Amino acid sequence: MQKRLQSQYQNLIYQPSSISRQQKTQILNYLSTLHPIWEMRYSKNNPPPADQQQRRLLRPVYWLGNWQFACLNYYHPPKGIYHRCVSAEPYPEVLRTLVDSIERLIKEKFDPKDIPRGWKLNTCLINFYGDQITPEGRRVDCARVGEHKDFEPGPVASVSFGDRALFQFVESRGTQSQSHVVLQQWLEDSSLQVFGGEKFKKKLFHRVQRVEKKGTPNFALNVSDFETRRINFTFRYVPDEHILPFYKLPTDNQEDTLEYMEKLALHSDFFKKHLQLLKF
Ligand SMILES: O=C(O)CCC(=O)C(=O)O
Repeated sequence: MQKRLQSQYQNLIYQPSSISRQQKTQILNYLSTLHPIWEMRYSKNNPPPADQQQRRLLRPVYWLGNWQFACLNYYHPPKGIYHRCVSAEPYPEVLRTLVDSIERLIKEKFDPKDIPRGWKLNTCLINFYGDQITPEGRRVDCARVGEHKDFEPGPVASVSFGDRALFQFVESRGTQSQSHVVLQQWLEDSSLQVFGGEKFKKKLFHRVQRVEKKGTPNFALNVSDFETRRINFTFRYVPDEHILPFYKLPTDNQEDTLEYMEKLALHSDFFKKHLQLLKF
């Protein structure tokens, strides 16, 4: 039997019912104003390596603070720090307040040596988990994330809504099925998880193995051909100097991400304005 994550682990926090009903309502209302997009993993100027194929991500996403387009390869220090993080919309007030309190909690509970200088949770990835609905009306459950590390420096905080997800820290052994599960935790509706430090952030990989189909979350979201049963926010840190407005990206990177910027601009004044800056 796997051990359950406990708060006695250093640099690991799990708090069920961490988000109040009022905060949850405000956050879900805000979410209903967003138009998440589906991204492709690769692009014209960043084609798949020989052993990979072009593919769509398993789920729609939305980023706040800065957008790490998949085809720009995500933020990955020490080498992959430039031209990967594109300025994006700021947090709405309800998330700003929540993030301020999470930052305080982390500074209180975490070992200071695991909090980099200047660290703040200025980046948020919103993941939508659920069933894809095919043109023939078939449901395809794609509510999972393969093992990976988050390379942004310092602690990462994760807030979940909807059906619970089986989150695992694993030691990678080549293929996903061979990996050894070190710790696992069901991430429940309105929970907060934070992890950082040598073991949980740097050494171990993490993954979402599956999302239960228990509740009827009935989220009002602008995601077509998809039924969302879980939403997860992961808050991370990217140094400000590595975040660029779209118009300052190299032209190859602009070319690869223009169609996403145009899609986002359809529903966002922020992205509209940032596209217009290109013309000046
Ligand atoms: O959905 C989750 O709980 C984790 C998401 C995750 O691993 C990620 O966004 O990097």
